[in-house]
Amino acid sequence: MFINYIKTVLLFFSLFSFLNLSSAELTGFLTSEDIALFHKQGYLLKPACLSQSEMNCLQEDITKSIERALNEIEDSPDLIFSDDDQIIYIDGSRVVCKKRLDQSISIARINGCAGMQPSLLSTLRSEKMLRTFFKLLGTTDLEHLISQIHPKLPGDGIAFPKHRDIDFRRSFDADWQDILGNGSYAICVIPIDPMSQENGGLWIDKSNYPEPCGEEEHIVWVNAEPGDLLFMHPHLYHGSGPNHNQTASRKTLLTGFCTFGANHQAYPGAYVNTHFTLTEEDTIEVTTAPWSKDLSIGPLNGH
Ligand SMILES: O=C(O)CCC(=O)C(=O)O
Repeated sequence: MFINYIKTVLLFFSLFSFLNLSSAELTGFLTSEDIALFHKQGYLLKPACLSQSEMNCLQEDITKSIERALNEIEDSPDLIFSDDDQIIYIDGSRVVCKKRLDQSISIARINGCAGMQPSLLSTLRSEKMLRTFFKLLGTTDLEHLISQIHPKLPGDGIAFPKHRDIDFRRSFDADWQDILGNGSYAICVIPIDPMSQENGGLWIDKSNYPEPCGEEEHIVWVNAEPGDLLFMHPHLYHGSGPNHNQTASRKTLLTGFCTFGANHQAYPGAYVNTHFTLTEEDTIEVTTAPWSKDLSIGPLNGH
């Protein structure tokens, strides 16, 4: 009887929680001017948002996750030698990789990466990050969709062809709806290593935003440093080249949110499809979206 009572209480707290606010965290990373510029040009690079010590922790945690993924791919009896993408799940995180007979292993991405490394949640959905996205998307209701590691190991050949994130959102969910008419989605790229054309950094097409209008491409490579944050609108054409550096990785961590109600599909990986609501009392409530396959809201570390 008592055990059942404890179980009920624990379930309640795992499904529904509140974040306590500390005054230092009441604002996000972006000013109103930054947000206006983001919507005007489709991206915004905000320098020096995360501290050196935060970046050191991220560097260590992400390096550990990648090393573990490489070892598990190497040892997995379920993966065959092939040029095709294959999937392996580690602690709920979905690792998209290639295991080729004559080449080293490559990892295109780790979806829902906090399963492997829950400490990443304190960056991916820190209170400051959540407040940034509430303001950026002009909503009090967010769904956390993307929490990914992109390793880009030295010479692994991984590149992302030109695309717009909105096309992925729509192909993933046929009922996707831009409910606020402002894209209703944005991604924040967190460079873990310095990022440039040479090591497979990102480029953006400054033309053809917000809609393709047949203009000649105007490609600009984004040079960014660890601690900077790159925000991208879902209508921005962008991509990245392969990492030509033979010794250094170009790791990034990605966190992406949509306005709640835009998406209606379960995303792969751990601790995704999480619903964050900014209340009238200026607290943040956390629940899981009804379509989530993972009923846990995940640890609230760092909140
Ligand atoms: O990590 C990269 O190199 C590119 C990522 C990207 O374009 C995306 O996730 O939409």
